[in-house]
Amino acid sequence: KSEDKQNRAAASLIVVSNRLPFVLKREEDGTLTRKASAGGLVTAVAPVVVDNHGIWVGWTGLDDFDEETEVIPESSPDDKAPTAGLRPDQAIPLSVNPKLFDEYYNGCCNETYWPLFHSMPDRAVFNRDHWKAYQDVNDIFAQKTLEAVRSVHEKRMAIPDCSRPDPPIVWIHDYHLMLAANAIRDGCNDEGLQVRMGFFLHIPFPSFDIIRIFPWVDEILMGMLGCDLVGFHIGDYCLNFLDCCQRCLGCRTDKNKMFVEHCGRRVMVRALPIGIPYHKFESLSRIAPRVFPSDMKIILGVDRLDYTKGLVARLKSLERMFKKYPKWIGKAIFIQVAVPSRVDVAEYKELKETIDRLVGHINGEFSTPSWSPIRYIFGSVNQDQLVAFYRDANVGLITPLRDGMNLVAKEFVACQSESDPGVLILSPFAGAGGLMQEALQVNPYETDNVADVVDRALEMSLDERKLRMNQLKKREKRMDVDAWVRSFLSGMDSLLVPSVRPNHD
Ligand code: GDG
Repeated sequence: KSEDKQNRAAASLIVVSNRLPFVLKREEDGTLTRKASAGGLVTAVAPVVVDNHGIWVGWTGLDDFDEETEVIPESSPDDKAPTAGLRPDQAIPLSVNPKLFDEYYNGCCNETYWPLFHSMPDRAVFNRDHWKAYQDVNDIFAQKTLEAVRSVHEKRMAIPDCSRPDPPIVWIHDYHLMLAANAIRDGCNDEGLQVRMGFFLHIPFPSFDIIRIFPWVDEILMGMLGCDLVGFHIGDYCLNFLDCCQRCLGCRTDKNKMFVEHCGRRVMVRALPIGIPYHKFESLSRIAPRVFPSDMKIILGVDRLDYTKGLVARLKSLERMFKKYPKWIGKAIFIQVAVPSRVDVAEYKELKETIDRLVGHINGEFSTPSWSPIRYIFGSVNQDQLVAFYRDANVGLITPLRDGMNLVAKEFVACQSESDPGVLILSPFAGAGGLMQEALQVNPYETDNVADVVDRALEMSLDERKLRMNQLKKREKRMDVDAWVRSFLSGMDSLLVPSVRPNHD
């Protein structure tokens, strides 16, 4: 037992992501307090880091953060925040010069990778300075992560008779950090520190024809191959990655066993579809107060305001729907929550203006003295309201042009009642599209068809709604975010089995 306890204390998961799992607030007396960030990743992964005596490495969100400043954690011991219990030494904050950070984050991440990886290359900007900033910031992350690996090894050595044979796990997240792995690996090799490394990409991985447009594509692929396990949401992204490794780098790949061989190492590639904290959404939906009048049919959209989410096409489809099916005038409304996002990037400002105009145009066209077709919220709603929106909507209209997974579709499903559920309409271009097969599928580019499918959803019989939704609910309950974390970690554990261990001949 005591050996178990010691081993657990030496356990080690190091998570590396662009942002730490909390936001910092500067109080009037100059001290910094923290509040857990919203979102599935933090909800699922932070408790594992806490339980595991692990470490989280990330940027603080503050331009003027001084690494020596003390951060005061959540004060109440019974705080329900996922980061409550995360000791200050379990969060390694890093600071980056604001100009460098801007070129890395707004420049390379948001203006290059985001459009390119969503297969919209015309929107992508290729800039040498931004690429240089990306390399530099990834190196800063790598050095901080090395500090974390060192501290884990030191802790293990300080435990008498610590018999944990498994090297610590470094879990790197997302397109912000595709280059960090090799510098971490090299640093560990130099210092004789064992480590297992995994990478998870939260956005799509595009096809060879798209990714080859990026002038420094080989570096990106080699960066990801610095890990032992590379995870994507769905099989298609894995196959694209294998194909690109083979065609850009000439690596041997195996599409059955799903691995890439690179520099004498074998890198596992896995589809690990992310889930949501299903029980949390379901239980909140049971108690949230009603938000809409029950005699009105509600069609709901919830997205960050981003061009990949298909908001303009969606609005045009709704305009078509009200024109083609005037029976819904005065009887149905479309509610769109559009959360401000990347407001420093010019393209996002223009998109907001286009949407503002379109909403005004459609409302002007169809409104009556007591009803308007579109209710548009540019801002976020709190979690209780969001859950009530999901639960009370008759139709969830989720039509991204391209999306890694799309958690909104899953949250909508978790909040539906079993006795009188709504209908999910989903684009096949979201990762969730291929997995949530009982949803009504629509191609967001087919305006007329989207209009027809919305009408069909609003008219769907109770029996069909129940049949579809109850299957969807079952799957999301089983494949929730905890299951996702477990499958990633068990993938990392399978590296300990000699037959799949990366060989170094
Ligand atoms: C990336 C990938 C992938 C939205 N509005 C409000 C609010 N939200 C929350 C939702 C949901 C999250 O934001 C959005 O998640 P998505 O998955 O839809 O989209 P991205 O932000 O683009 O996420 C995506 C994901 O990573 C995970 O791997 O699925 O494909 O692009 O959780 O609930 N939350 C609150 N108020 C709002 O108004 N409280």
